[in-house]
Amino acid sequence: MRTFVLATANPHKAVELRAVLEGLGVTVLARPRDVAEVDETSDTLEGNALLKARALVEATGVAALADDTGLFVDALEGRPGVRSARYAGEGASDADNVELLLSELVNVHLDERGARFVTVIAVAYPDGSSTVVRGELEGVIDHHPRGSHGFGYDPVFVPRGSGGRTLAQMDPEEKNTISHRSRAVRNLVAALSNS
Ligand code: ITT
Repeated sequence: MRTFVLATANPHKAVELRAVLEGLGVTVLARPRDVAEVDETSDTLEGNALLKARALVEATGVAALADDTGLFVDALEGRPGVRSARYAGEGASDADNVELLLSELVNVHLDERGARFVTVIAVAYPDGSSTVVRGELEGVIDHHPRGSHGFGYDPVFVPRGSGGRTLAQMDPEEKNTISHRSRAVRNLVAALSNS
């Protein structure tokens, strides 16, 4: 049995990661409240996931799992990408970020609104080694937010093959079967069982 401490300070991400990891037999510890957040100074998802995981393994001595996620929109040359959390500025809310994204795409036809969520998961171990995996979900950005589940950009992201529903119109179990984050977790489990 593996035990990982979660680096995320985002409660929505923690709930999703816990559901998928525990379903795969991994024991999950919550991030201790007294550990400071790290600045995400890298310009790649991989770099930021490793920064977060390494800071936490140093603070706790327990193998630490961090994910970094970005939404990459074709018509915006990949923005918001690695800056997805701070797209509308430091401390921006999910609603602020979604509003800015929709305003940037206001004249873009649905055929040209392709996008993908990318999650990179890094696990850092006390011996200094690490494992890094990724998971992706293809879709399009809708013109208006729809649905009340999920978080972040879920209300405007329509996954390919979802029958036109946004991620926020899916219940958590359905999102967890297809999401970028759950795909990355499955890739992690595969990588760990090969190691
Ligand atoms: P931690 O760094 O503490 O883990 P964070 O909220 O900064 O939390 P990310 O940098 O990974 O997390 O997230 C980047 C942005 O993408 C942020 O605005 C999230 O709301 C959004 N996001 C992440 N996962 C998402 C998902 O599954 N669905 C919709 N939006 C998501």
